Amino acid sequence: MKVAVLGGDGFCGWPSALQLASEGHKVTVVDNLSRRQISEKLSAPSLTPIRPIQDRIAAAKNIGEIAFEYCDIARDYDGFKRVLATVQPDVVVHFAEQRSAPYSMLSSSERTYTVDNNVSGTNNLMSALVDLQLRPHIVHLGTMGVYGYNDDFGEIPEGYLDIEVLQTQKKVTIPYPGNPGSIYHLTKVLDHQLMQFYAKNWGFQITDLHQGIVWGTDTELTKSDPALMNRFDYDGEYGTVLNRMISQAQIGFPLTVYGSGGQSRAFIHIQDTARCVSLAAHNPPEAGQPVQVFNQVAEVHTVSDLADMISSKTGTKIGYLDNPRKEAAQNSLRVSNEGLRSLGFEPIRLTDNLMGEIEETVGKYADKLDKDVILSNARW
Ligand code: NAD
Ligand code: USQ
Repeated sequence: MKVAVLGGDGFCGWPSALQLASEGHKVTVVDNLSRRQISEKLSAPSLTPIRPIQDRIAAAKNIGEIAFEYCDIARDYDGFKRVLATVQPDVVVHFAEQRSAPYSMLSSSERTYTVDNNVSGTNNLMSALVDLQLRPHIVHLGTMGVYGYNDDFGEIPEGYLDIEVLQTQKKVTIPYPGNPGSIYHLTKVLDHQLMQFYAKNWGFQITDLHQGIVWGTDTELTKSDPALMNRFDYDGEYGTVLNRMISQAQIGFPLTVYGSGGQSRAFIHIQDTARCVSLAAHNPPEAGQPVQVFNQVAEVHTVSDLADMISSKTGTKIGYLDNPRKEAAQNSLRVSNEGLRSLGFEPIRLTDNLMGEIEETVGKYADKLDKDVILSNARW
């Protein structure tokens, strides 16, 4: 297949692009390198010394067929359309969004940037495909946070809820109500609505992957050559909780648990992200169907469970902080991941061994860990 990977220079996109290329697909990475620029602006570069995109692409030739197109999919509609017309993709995997919740809540300019970038990028993709009369299978990276994190409706199903309407006693299936907790998460709710419309009106085949928090850094392929190394973020805005706490333990920084740590969240290892994206790419919904949703998650943990695990392993103290975010102090969360499992997904679980691998990677660059970027500047 010909696969366009939008946002393929990022943390999830790069290992997924390599995975697809290794399977024999002809991959084109499309990216505007904005993530690298934001890192510089925040003085928080990837801890791992990632190579320039040109070096990555050159090294990836040993894995498979992979090319790069520089393009801002949210702001350069004509350029993006030209790329899609040239590539003629069978599948478009869409990672190209501003993905940090705290970053999206920093101030008016980051709120506006996140909405413009994410929603326009998603709309431009489908709008250009309408103009070009192309209908590749679109695989969009969404997030578990579109559901909110509670079990008010029981186990979180995959995108849709079966309900009985009190007024009519009719049984109907509706898209699960959006309940985002940040401007970033809100953009994923808006993306989903846009995709439902394009599927209904123009017959697009779309899969939305509602992914949990990704942890880890390497996959088998990113490990195979230093030039293919994946990025690793631990700063207050872009680091995600488990990767952050593993990094903090390396330098004895008290583990930054927000509030009491009773927040339950869904997690997935980066290797599984790449595998699930490939599974999804190979399994489009029927044409004319609403958006297919898979919950791309392996397991659920509370923040305090993770902190306790790391603290008892490393002896690092836990530093409870006032929660800078507006979210439930504690919640229970049950999530179905039946869709991907039925396609063969066997989740990697968080084990001491795997945490050890990350500790080893972070340990190699421990002298580059900057205490000044650990705390988040966002409050909401
Ligand atoms: P990332 O920031 O590392 O990667 C995103 C990539 O998209 C970057 O390379 C960036 O330069 C590019 N990009 C952003 N806007 C663009 C634009 N307008 N035009 C072209 N390229 C653009 O983020 P990530 O962690 O790899 O996340 C990828 C996707 O997966 C995001 O959509 C995110 O919402 C979703 N996701 C991530 C996680 C996680 O824990 N990392 C969890 C759930 C969902
Ligand atoms: N948290 C801490 N301490 C920290 C950082 C976070 O206690 O140092 C807590 C947060 O308050 C939150 C939880 O840990 O309750 C998760 O926070 P996070 O920063 O790891 O993840 P989040 O902001 O939800 O966003 C990440 C990715 C985003 C993705 C989302 C998946 O950045 O792209 O969409 O995970 S999900 O959370 O399932 O919606």
